[in-house]
Amino acid sequence: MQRRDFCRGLLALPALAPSAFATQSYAQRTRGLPRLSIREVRVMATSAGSDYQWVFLKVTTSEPGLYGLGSASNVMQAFSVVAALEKHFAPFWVGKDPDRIEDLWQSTNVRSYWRNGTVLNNALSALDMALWDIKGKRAGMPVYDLLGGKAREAVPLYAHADGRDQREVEENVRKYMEEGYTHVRAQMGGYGGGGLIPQGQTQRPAGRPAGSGFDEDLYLTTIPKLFEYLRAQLGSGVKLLHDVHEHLSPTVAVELAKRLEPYQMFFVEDILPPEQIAWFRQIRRVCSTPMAMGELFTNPQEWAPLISGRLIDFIRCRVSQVGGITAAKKIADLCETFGVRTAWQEGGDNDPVNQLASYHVDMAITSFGIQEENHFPDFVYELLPGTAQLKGGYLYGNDAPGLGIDLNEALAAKYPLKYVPNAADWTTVRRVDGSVVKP
Ligand code: GCO
Ligand code: MG
Repeated sequence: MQRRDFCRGLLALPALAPSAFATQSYAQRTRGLPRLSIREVRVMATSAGSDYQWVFLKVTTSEPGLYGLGSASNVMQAFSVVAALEKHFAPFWVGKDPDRIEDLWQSTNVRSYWRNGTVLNNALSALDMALWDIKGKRAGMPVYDLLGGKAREAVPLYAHADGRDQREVEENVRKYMEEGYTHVRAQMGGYGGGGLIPQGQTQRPAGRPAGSGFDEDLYLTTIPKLFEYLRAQLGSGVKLLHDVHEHLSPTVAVELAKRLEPYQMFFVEDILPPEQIAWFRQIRRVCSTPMAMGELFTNPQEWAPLISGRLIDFIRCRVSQVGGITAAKKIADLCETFGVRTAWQEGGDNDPVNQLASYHVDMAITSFGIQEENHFPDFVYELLPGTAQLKGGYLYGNDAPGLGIDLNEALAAKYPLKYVPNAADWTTVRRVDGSVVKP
């Protein structure tokens, strides 16, 4: 065909009929309702009939029946989060346009002036999740669709196996493998376990508080032996992980990473505390053990240099500690550029709303690596209908619009938040001489 004929052919095409989707006005799309505004912001805190310290935020809008749910749970400072939400943030948010997620996120963040703190980030995260929930409900789409659509069918999880000795750890890893888990984190006696010397087995200075003493050199010997044993028993198929939970001083952390290299770790978690992240460069120099970091991160200046410097392999922040879905998606996109993967944190104290917020991000991103497993008793499925399901090592949300979860408020009211006096005691680990270890 001559070029001229081709052009003539084009001109003969009928003009494209404008589709209703492209031409409907805002008023038509919203059935004549005026622009939305936030009507009420309510905090609902509950123990969920257990020792949970869950704080939820319900954001209701000017459209009857349209609301969103967010998680602000912080097991260590639950009552501070409640006060911050009720006294400082709710009055600022009421009357605002819930469609403007980014603007509300930024204006809330700077409104605190001092930022990147845990309580502020919990509040920001709860608002952010609730606004994405609202947007999804209005669009009739699950949040992952608003983020770009499904990039996988479900979310692979890693499980957490513990045991008093090598044999028991092995048994518990096997149990998870039988359930279908391909990734299992192995600990021996809790965080720091393997390095804890029981009371009475060492000479202690007078006045040292009671309890076991952490010895990092002991840990440095015990943990590589545990993984040598597990590899010998389980073969190379299962993907093994370990959480150091920051207990080590930097030079010992570097040495541990090196000693674990032969055991083909999927990753080692939080080998350094946030204050010592510059030492990741040292770890990179001596070995290829993959590093996962970020459970305690709250500030972009903590994760950005590690990701852009390719100094870690997995970022594992808690979504409700960094600013919710908006923040997590930005972190995930940064990771994609630098070849780092995600592994959002989901400790046992976490709640189903935060779990689903993580799930929706996971479903839509390319930089996804793995997500930590967290499971709930049956009662929680009654309390929070729509809570994600775990099956064969995968997390399944539902395709309902928004986050796909609701809170049974009447039931939650029966189980208000309670003060658990010793809830944070486990974080204070001491060396034999009585000094405090980073938890
Ligand atoms: C993990 C974590 C948790 C945290 C806990 C803090 O699962 O990786 O380290 O167990 O310690 O969530 O509240
Ligand atoms: Mg951890």
